[in-house]
Amino acid sequence: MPVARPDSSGARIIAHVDLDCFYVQVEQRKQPKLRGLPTAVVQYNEWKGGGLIAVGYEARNYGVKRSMRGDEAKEVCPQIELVQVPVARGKADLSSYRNAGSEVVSILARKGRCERASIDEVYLDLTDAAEAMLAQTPPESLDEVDEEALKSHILGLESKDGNDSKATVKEWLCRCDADHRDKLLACGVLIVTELRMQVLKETEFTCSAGIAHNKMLAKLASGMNKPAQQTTVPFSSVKGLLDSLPIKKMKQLGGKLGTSLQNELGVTTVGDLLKFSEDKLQERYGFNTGTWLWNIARGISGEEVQARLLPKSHGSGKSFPGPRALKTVASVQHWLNQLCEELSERLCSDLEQNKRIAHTLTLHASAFKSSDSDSRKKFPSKSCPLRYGTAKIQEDTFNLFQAGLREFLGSFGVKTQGSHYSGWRITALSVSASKIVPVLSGTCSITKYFNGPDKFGSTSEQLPDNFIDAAPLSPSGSESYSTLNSTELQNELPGEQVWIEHSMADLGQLEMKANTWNRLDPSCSISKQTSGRSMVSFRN
Ligand code: DCP
Repeated sequence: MPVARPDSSGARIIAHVDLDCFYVQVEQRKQPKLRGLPTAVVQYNEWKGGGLIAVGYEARNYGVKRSMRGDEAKEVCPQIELVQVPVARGKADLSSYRNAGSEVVSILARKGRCERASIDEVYLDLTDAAEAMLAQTPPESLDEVDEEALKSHILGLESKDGNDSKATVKEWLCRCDADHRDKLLACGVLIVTELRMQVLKETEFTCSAGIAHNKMLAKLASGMNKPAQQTTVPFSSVKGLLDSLPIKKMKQLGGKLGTSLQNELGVTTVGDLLKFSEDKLQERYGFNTGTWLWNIARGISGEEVQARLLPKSHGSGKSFPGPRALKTVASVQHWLNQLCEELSERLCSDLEQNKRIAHTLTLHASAFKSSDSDSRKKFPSKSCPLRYGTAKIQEDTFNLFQAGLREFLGSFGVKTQGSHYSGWRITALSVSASKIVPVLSGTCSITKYFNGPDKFGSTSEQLPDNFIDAAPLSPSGSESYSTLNSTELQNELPGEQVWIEHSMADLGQLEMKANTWNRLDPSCSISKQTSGRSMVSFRN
């Protein structure tokens, strides 16, 4: 449900940066011979050449689209290079993409508050950097403006007679008589240009950006001119932009709310919303949504850029469509074990790099009863306290699955234990870890945390009492990129050993923690090493 937030009083400078054809760029960096060639990345599923998940711009010129399968893409572009997404444990392994996205985030975060919005998208609040530039080296004081900045698109700016667009952009950027908002925006244009050039230099990736006074407008602008370009929305151009923007293109209006606005109020563009009073919109859609709609019609959005470089949760999932649906407990357990292994690795990495622990383990699944495949009954998502160590996560996840399956079958009146009844099919499995918090410095709280999960023991008989119904499955069902995944920081280390860098002063505390861990989980130990490093290892 959209929530209206008041716009902040001063002008803000917000950028939305989006990497171009991201997975393709990552694969082209791995294999430079693919650069400049029509290229696409295909899913791990070879049916009809695999589904395309990323299409390079050269391939787009031939009419290749993401909705196609590899075979169709070859029909429209016979020379297309199809690269399969990397695979690990029998499923897509996205870690190289997460890592690549993190390289970019670490560069962008140098200039302002940074929110990683997806695997390849970042919001930046550049207000302070723009204010500082305006105070110290305002664009009007510059003799030369970077060529790349002059390629910027300024919405609503038209070339004057005889002036080429670069000259027009330069004039706009360097106006002495511009108001404060536009001057700040001009600084934003220069800062984002510099950041994009730095990203290219350090990572070889191109990205596109939108620069505006709020997140909503920055996001709309970043997709307007791709690849490797940037678009700015001056305040004076907001009305023109929204007047012609189809309602369904607006974030949060692509679904039912947008359809309702179209069908019930006859709204086709965001600008059409201006015809309705705030009271009328509130009466029809409720107080919050009504105000939010009234605001977006005017380009108003107070949503803050959250300082968030790390994920709120980690997840690993896989779908089993059509004939691949799982129908035995053994096959479910096999796949759950694979997913848990990946999750456990990511949790270790998060603990190692970011000193964070997750508290809640959740299992989501999609299922149907074989004699009732049209049923809309959902497999209930289940959660329990998370215990560290791959084997424990695997055991708890399997118990969550069994509890969910019993409940799912019970909803059809099937009373038998899931393992003795074969009339079910599983079409997707996903396991996630959430409620991630920093390890508190007080050993007491660490002890409490590591004691907590063991209180309910590890037997399957006791576990179900601790289950709680979990929040619904994220749209992607397996990998949610609303936040950064910590795999980006993972080092290549032998086995499952994880190194924790810390000062000598921390060692005593870590040893205490190790003792606690050892007591509770023999698969996990920390030992003091030389040169101020401790090693945490999780053995299965
Ligand atoms: N992705 C995916 N499945 C989808 C959509 C996207 O796996 N259905 C992956 C592949 C993309 C990456 O996410 O490279 C980023 O998605 P974008 O929608 O940002 O698209 P691209 O970056 O590929 O292209 P563009 O330049 O249009 O942003």
